[in-house]
Amino acid sequence: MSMLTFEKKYRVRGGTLLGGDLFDFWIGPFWVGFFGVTTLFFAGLGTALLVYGAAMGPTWNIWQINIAPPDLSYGLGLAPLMEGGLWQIITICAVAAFASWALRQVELSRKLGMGLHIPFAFSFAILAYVTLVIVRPVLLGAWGHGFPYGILSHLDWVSNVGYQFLHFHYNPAHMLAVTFFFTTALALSMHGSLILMATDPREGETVKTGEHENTFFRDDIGYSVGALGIHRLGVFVAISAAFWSAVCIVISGPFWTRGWPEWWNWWLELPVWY
Ligand code: 07D
Ligand code: U10
Repeated sequence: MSMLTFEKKYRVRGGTLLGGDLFDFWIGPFWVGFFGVTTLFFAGLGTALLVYGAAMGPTWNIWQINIAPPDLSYGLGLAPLMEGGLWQIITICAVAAFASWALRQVELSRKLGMGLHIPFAFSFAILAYVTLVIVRPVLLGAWGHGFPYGILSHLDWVSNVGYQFLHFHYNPAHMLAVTFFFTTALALSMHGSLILMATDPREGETVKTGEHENTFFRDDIGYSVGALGIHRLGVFVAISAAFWSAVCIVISGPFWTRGWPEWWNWWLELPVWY
């Protein structure tokens, strides 16, 4: 079935979580939906506020524009607009836009009668962001612990927070997160190349099948995880990357206040050495 015929067949009402038929229609290729409207609203407002903050600030240099969270002295209270209040409203807009997007994915999955894998996976990205700007600041008692919205400024924040713990590479959860990010890249590059080498042959060659794909990895590394398996593995390593990122930052401060290298003393203190 061609794409346009398929869409016509499945462009039917229903599957929505909220509002029934309200906004249950399409504009061009896009399904609108209640949460499509809320996404547009919050993303639009958040972006406008970022631009407003930039307009108030000292620079239009894209690298240097910075919308900072409130000073630590404001604790978990509201701050004046130009002293972190903007950051607070923008954060609310961002969380609302990301959550709306996830719910839009849920509605579309239901409409098409498919699993909830995509919204489930996307939720881990949202979790990582929410951990950075809400969970950890709340646990530490001040919004000022959130990261600033700016290209160079957020890099400075990462560096500063990293060195507060002497050497962030020693954070065990950071190790796991980094390893999962790298494994995700490895798995996707292997999968992408395998599919291309099988299905996009040179002129005159035939398209190959799953047997070729399996055999390549059997012969190369002694094991093939299979066509379904590689996708399960991909989702697992990608979700794990975001999950352990959230863990690595939420434990830094709220649950571990010394340098991360020191955490490894448990190894030196194992009774087996004495
Ligand atoms: C947070 C993204 C969520 C996204 C959402 C959607 C839009 C819309 C629109 C495109 C989780 C957004 C959508 C905006 C866009 C359109 C149209 C995903 C998120 C909801 N580190 N480190 C990480 C490495 C060091 C430090 C994570 C490597 C140093 C601190 C990752 C190295 C020190 C923090 C990572 C390295 C240090 C981190 C980031 C190497 C500094 C964090 C990825 C090679 C001196 C942060 C939750 C992430 C974290 C984090 C990797 C080095 C400090 C694992 C590879 C030694 C303080 N580091 N790091 O979180 O965990 O993805 O955040 O050296 O806070 Mg690190
Ligand atoms: C994908 C896919 C898809 C599938 C798939 C896959 C992508 C369409 C159809 C594939 C995916 C997977 C299989 C699963 C996912 C994998 C990962 C996420 C990556 C992580 C992978 C690992 C952790 C495994 C890594 C394993 C490796 C690298 C294998 C190590 C192998 C060896 C060390 C042996 C190498 C063999 C050689 C060199 C040839 C012959 C060797 C021997 C028989 C052994 C001994 C050799 C000798 C005695 C000779 C002397 C030595 C020499 C000459 C040099 C040796 C030097 C050394 C330093 C060792 O999209 O869907 O499904 O499946």
